[in-house]
Amino acid sequence: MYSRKTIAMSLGSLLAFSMLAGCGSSSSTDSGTAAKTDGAPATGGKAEGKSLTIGFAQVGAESGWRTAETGSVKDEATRRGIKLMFADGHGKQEDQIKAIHTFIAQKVDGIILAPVVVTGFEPVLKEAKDAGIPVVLSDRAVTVKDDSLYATLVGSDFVEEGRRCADFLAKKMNGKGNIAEIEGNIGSAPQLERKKGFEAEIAKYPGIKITKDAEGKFELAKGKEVMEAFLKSDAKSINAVFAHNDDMALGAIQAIEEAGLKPGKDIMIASIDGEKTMVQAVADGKANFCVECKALLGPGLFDAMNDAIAKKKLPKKTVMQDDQFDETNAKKLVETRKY
Ligand code: GZL
Repeated sequence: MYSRKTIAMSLGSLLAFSMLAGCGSSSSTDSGTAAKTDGAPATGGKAEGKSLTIGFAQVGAESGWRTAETGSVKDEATRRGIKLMFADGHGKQEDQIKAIHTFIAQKVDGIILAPVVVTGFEPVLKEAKDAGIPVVLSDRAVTVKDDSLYATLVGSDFVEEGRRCADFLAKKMNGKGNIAEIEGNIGSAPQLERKKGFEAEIAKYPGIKITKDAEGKFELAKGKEVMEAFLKSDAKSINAVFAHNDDMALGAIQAIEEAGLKPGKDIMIASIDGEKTMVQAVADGKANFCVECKALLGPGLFDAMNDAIAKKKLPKKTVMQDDQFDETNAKKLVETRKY
């Protein structure tokens, strides 16, 4: 449990902007956010009653988790009467940076950024700061020398998520065997930090080796491709898989089954996100462990944005409390999953 509460536009044909006001989606809010909600009626936040215009530079649509997060932000913007400028980054940093330039040119009231990688955003964040536009980071961190370039980060503790997966697998493997690691897109905060947490914990078990390791880009198809290559090289030597997200784990499950092996039994599987399909796989015995990563961040993000616009002092991060699922609770909880 985390006691630490910290609260924490046309550009080429590549970028499609949608101005959303009143376009909702079906996702609901998430009970786990530790962000401040003062119970005030959902409003656009602007004192004089004029609704806010917020730019949202999203990573892309690489996973079910990402789609759920996008829905949560759009849903919450609609609920609060906020005009949302949504920019799909297509997994490319240059698209995200172009989007932020447009938001600045359009003089939005605030910018939400889910940074595809940790480095390279400093210059454009400086432009936003110089234009007096606050930036709230969603789910992923950036590496900057001057952390005044963003107001706060609303997201989970990825190092802890990785550690929890390692702890589970090490115990399940009785401290010995070979693990294959399928990593998210290299250089992103979740890839760097989940890897760090996982490998630090596994290092406590000299009998366990990470014998295979490749990038699956957080995508199901790529995760399957990586697992197929692992199995082709020497299936017999792989005792467990750690995937940095559920979509890649679901791809690995497909590859393991197509190779005639039993996922969850011949090869154990641990992953992160808490998508309903993955919790179902755990319930069905096709995977063994899944750590949730809170995706429905809309309410927490807009609470933080209101505070940032009001120039309230914000701690640098809100850490979400992530649940976890294994054979003891997956069957009971799968129907509660909202994404
Ligand atoms: C986590 C988020 C990660 C998810 C993946 O907060 O950044 O990116 O774990 C997504 O599913 O691609």
